[in-house]
Amino acid sequence: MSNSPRPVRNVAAAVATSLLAALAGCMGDAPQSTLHKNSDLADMTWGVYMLVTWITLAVGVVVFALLAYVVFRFRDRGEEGIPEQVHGNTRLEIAWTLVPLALVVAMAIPTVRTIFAAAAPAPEGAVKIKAVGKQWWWEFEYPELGVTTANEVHIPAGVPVAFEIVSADVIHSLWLPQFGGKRDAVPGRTNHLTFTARDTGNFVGQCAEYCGDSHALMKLRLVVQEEADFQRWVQEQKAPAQGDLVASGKPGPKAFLEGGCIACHQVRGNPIAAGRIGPDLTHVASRGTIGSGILDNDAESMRRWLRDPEGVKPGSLMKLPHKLSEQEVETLTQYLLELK
Ligand code: HEC
Ligand SMILES: [Cu+2]
Repeated sequence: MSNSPRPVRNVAAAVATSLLAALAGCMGDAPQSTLHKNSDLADMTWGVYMLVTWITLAVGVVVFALLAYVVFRFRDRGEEGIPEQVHGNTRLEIAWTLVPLALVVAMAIPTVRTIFAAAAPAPEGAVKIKAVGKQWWWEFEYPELGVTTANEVHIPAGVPVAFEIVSADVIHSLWLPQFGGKRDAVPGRTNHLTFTARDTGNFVGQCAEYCGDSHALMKLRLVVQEEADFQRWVQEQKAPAQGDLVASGKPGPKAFLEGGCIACHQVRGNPIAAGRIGPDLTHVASRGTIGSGILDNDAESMRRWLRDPEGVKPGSLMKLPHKLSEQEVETLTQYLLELK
């Protein structure tokens, strides 16, 4: 190889790199791959994807075969003068207009049908979820179930869910790769996304529209549950936070008040903690992650987050009125982890 001329080596390197990149796409452990489809909508999208892939592959094979034929058949054989010139061929021209037209129509029909199906109004019995994109986290509200949560959206398997997607500030995009396409969250507009999930499990998502400093850290979790488990989750989320939070005089709620947390966070059951700027913390300990999917929800992450939100998440809009003392961090961590 080392003796090969330079262009050959360059081509070999390019081919090897592309092959590696292509193979990496086939890896099993790719939680954000759209190829691991898990909803009716993802199946429809897959159908369109495969149709387009096969048609374009066939077109590519035919075009390159013709090209190879022409290059070989009409190569320079050292003859004198210019070759015979040909002009115009009505049959050929009609064919190469009609065939591509037919192919484009064949791809357009299922594509348009899928686009409309994805944005269809909520079917009867669907679970309605309002998804609000905020810098840099997601709020999920279930208006008919009386539940508000953040960054971790639970849905039942086998039941249609209808997302209403809005934004509180700039343009975001809700993307659950294994369930359906990206859907923008545009200020002043409501977009819809409807699908029925198949298998239960934990899935990841990501904001897919650049929205500022911590865009890349604006992740989310989707938990698909059996219907009964989902109903149990709804009951738990609906309940107010545990304990008597106002009159208790306990150090946790007191630190939550004195730390200024109540200005931005809601803890239902504690009437003075009614802020709506940050995530609802009524059941924060029941969620798998904090900081919109970037830290596991445990004591160590909670301490890290409270010590320096902007250190964890650049630009974070959790602006604390004062830097918390280690004592406050500890008290608040214990308190927050009790909010199951
Ligand atoms: C100025 C408003 C504001 C104040 C004050 C504030 N927060 Fe926050 N908080 C936020 C915002 C906004 C987020 C979301 C940050 C993100 O993920 O980008 C957040 C996120 C959190 C989270 C992670 C929640 C989750 O589910 O991801 C916790 C826990 C939290 N705050 C606790 C507190 C505590 C405790 C205090 C008081 C010491 C406090 N916050 C004060 C705005 C605030
Ligand atoms: Cu975003």
